[in-house]
Amino acid sequence: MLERCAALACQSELAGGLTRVFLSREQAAANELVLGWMREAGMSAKLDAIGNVVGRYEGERPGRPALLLGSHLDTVRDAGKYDGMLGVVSAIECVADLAARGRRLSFAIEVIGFADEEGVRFSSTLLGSRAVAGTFKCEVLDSVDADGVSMRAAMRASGLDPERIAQAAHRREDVLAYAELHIEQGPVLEAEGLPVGVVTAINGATRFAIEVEGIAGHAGTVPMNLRRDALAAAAECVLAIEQRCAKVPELVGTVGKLETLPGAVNVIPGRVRFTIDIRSPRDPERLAAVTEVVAQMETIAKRRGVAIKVSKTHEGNVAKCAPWLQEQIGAAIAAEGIAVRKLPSGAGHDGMAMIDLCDIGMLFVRCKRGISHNPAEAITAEDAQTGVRVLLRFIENFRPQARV
Ligand code: HGY
Ligand code: MN
Ligand code: MN
Repeated sequence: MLERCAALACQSELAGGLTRVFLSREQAAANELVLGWMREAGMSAKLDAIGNVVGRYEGERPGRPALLLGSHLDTVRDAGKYDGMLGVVSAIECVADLAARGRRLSFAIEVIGFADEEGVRFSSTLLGSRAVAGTFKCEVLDSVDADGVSMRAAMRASGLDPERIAQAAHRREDVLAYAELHIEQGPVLEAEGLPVGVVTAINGATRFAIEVEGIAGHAGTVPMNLRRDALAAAAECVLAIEQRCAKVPELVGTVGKLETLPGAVNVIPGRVRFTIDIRSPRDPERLAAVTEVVAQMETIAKRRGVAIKVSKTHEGNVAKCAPWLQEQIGAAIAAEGIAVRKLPSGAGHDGMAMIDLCDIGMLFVRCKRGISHNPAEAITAEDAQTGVRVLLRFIENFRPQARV
């Protein structure tokens, strides 16, 4: 599994690092690797209409409703090699083990490598899982990437037909649940000496794209009191976001991307674009912070005589993991002789979209110092082994229940 994560990490647009975005050449190469591994494991495998990689392992009788497994195959920029990929290779490994033993279950298994969970290329997230859940919003097809290429055009260039995305949607009656193995991306399991944990919920998140429009000017001639400096205004906004979010435990606010135009040492910035990501395990606290931060940015812009455009690019409430799935994942952990630790996920996952289709469950695997979204992301072979054994035990003992 670790070798397969390393092989996927080679499919990258970033020399010496890992960046693999939606509908890229690198993603096409990674998809080919995963299709091959799925087929080797005894699955039928194909790309669905939005470019997810979907492998299917039939139950005792073909066409049975399926337990969906998997994670995402796209990455952030300069990423670690386990965020997403570990969940896909672990699920494939479980099916390979069942097939090697000729084991067929009362249900089918589908392993999905989602095409766009991180939302890096088109600043919209969960696109692959939304297509599977049947909640994909077609207007997002008009978003453009940094080169001005629309998602629609990028899909066509990848041999995908944007008009057929709806075909990726699964019917509720064909799905029993969605369960995802993922690295914790946080320090809790390591701090408590545990290799795995059960996720209780995925924190809610709101994302914005902000554009501040001031007046570009000569850095040497415009007096300070006459400037409409877009970057100074943006900087005041960034600090306001940090201060507001620091006030409330477990509320987090991040400005991850900021672009200054025209970007010359001797030009007062006329335009700045930046992103905002605000999250909390409690939706009312997140929504209150969002309202206040937007109002504060508008006050700052007015005082500084610059224009500000606030566009919401993503909003998802807390996605609760179904208690019956938490229970069954916990039982699989306990059966391995490991203490059962339940914990929330500060990171977002495809389960936030899949919850519109079926109940969701997640199994966390410890990662070194909780580091993620960073090339230093690391896990041990032992923990990968423990994670996949727990996942296999969960699958073999899986008892479908009515949706909560
Ligand atoms: O942003 C997140 O939490 C996830 O990695 N997409
Ligand atoms: Mn991630
Ligand atoms: Mn992830």
